This record gives sequence, C-alpha cells and structure tokens, in this order.
Amino acid sequence: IEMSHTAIESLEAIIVDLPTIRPHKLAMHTMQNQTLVILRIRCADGIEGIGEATTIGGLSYGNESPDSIKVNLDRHFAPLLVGQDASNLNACMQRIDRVVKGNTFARSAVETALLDAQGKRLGLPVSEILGGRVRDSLEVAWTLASGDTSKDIAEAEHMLEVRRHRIFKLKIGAGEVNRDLAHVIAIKKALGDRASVRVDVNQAWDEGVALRACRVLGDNGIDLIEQPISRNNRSGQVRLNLSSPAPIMADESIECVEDAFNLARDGAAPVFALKIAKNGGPRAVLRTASIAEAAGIGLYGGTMLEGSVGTLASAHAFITLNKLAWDTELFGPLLLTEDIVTEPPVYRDFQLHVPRLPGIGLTLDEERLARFRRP
Ligand code: MUC
Ligand code: MG
Repeated sequence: IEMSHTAIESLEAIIVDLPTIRPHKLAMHTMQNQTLVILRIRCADGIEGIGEATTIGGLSYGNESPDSIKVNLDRHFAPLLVGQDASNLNACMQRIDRVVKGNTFARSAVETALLDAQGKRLGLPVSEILGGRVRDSLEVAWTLASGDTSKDIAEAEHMLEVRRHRIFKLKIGAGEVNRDLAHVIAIKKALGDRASVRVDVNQAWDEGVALRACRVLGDNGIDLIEQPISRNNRSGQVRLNLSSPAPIMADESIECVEDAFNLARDGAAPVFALKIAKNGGPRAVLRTASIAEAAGIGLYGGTMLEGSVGTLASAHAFITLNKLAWDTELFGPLLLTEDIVTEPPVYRDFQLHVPRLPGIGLTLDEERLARFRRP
C-alpha cells in the first residue's frame, strides 16, 4: 500500500504540571495544582495536531490517570495510528474502536489532535470541520471551591464586578450535609438574583441524604444539582429526579456515549453535562448531545478543568450546538497561573470567545512547555 502524504508519523504524549491560583476543593480531592497530558500528532505533510487529556486528582475522579493516559497513548494508541491517514478521522477512530475498550480521555486527546491537524491542513477552525459554528462565544460559569464561605462570596462579588462570571457552581459533599447546605444558602442569599447558583456534589451523598438535601436546595433558589449520588445507583437517580424540586444534572453518570443513552432511556436526569474527555473527543461528545436533544434533555458544556487546548477543543464542539440551556463551565485556563500556549483563550463579558483560526486556534509555547513538562 502506498503511504498517504498525510500519514501519521508519530504521537508524543507529554505530562505537564501547572500551578493553580488557589486550592480547589472537590468532594473527592483537593487540587493543589493541575496535571495536563498534551498530545502532539505529527504528520507526513508537516502538519502537527495538538490534543489534551486531563483529569482531576489522579485516579480520584475517573478511571484514567495522567500516567495511565500517557502509557496507553504511547504503548497502545500509537502503534494503531502510525502510518494511518491522519485526514480520515472516521477510519482512525474506528480503528481505535476495534481494539481499545474505554479510555475515553486518551481517545479524546487523539480525536482532538486529528481535528486540529485537519483544520490546519484545510485552513478551517475545528468548529467548521464539525459542520459549522452557530455562535462565536459561550457563557462560562465559575466554580467557588475555596472551602470558605466568606472567601467564596468575595470571589463571586469580584467576578460579577469585573463581568467575568454570573453563574456560580459550588463544590459540596465533602463536609457534613447541614454545614454544606448552610454554606450554599449563605452564598445564594448574598448574591440573590444577580447570579445563578448551582451545586456539584460529585456523587458524595447517599439516596436518603440526597432526598432531603435536594428539597432544601431547590426551596432555597438553587438552580441545578449536579451528580448528587453515585453513578452506580441508577434507580436511585431516577427516584431522586422524580422528587427533587430543582433539576438534577448527570456528570459522573456519563462515562461514555452509551451511558448517555441509558440515562435518557431510564429518565434519570433532565440535564446532561457534556465533556469531551468522558465521551472520547469533540465529535464523540456531539453524539451524546444528539441523544440528549432527541430525549428533550437540557445541555451543559462541562469541563475536566483542562488547560487551553482541551478547553478550546470543547468550545469548538459546543458552539456548533443549537442550544446550551445551562451554558458552560469552560473556565479551566483561568484556574491556572501559567499557560503553555502563546495566546491564551479570551474571556470577556461573561463569555469565552472562540477564535476563527485554523484548527483549535492555539500554538504551543515551546519554552513554557519545556519548563513545565515532566522530565
Ligand atoms: C466536575 O465534577 O464537574 C468541573 C468544574 C469544577 O470545578 O470541577 C469540575 C469537575
Ligand atoms: Mg461535576
């Protein structure tokens, strides 16, 4: 067989450790920094595509860690892809499907890098490769997770003041439930109608606790309750969905496109968090969006707190959607004090603005990448 002039020559997975602006407290883990996996796919036509696979807290959030993602990209994905035609995304991703189970984070990095390469090759933004954007920017929520109520209120006031965010997600579930509820209610009271206040429990409650707590949250003006109970308690999610006065959003419940179908069929949640990492890339996440749209489920553009590459890759997918009823939380780069791209994403007037440049629209800053990459 003749080698395609757009054949994949190499994959390089790079682990990058970046400092955060403050500790970020989730139910299962407190982040003191963030670890990205950056993937570079080099092609015979001289084009390089970049992708990202990033998770939260090693193995405390999902089934893949930065270390396992790198090993799996190097040892299992690379041999499948080297020599294949980079410009045929369907053929490349189906080849992976035939051999690889799960590993949606690593898959997402590959799909993103191939989309970035194809965009650069054709001179088109990734959004246009995906069929065309219907907007240029996305509203972005901010997560208040300092662990301190008054610090969180001050942070929210500042974000409103500088017009960066007016949707706030509070991370709860680690503390005693009544203390957590008091924390949320105090923040909602302070912000009133100036902001949408939501919570993310990251699976921390059992069904009995959630039954009561969701009622309290809904009765106190909380707009959305994300993943209150375990992804494994599907029937509990269905029951909770019937009793909660505030809508429930599925996040950890979706680890693949098929999970989205099963949740929709069971009536387990009226809102889905879309994450490229948990579906296998910017094209894969749009399949989950289609399932939700067909089922009348509202959409939210989620994040795994990726850096600029993963964040803009997500944004390119989300700006192709007809409606994001619950907006997005694509603020990952703003949680980091350092970036590894030459021009960081633009946040202005509560929105992330998506560039109309070829590919994702980002260039790696080699000097900074060299500084922050693991040896
Ligand atoms: C999650 O569980 O949604 C997204 C925003 C944030 O602060 O944490 C993440 C993960
Ligand atoms: Mg979540």
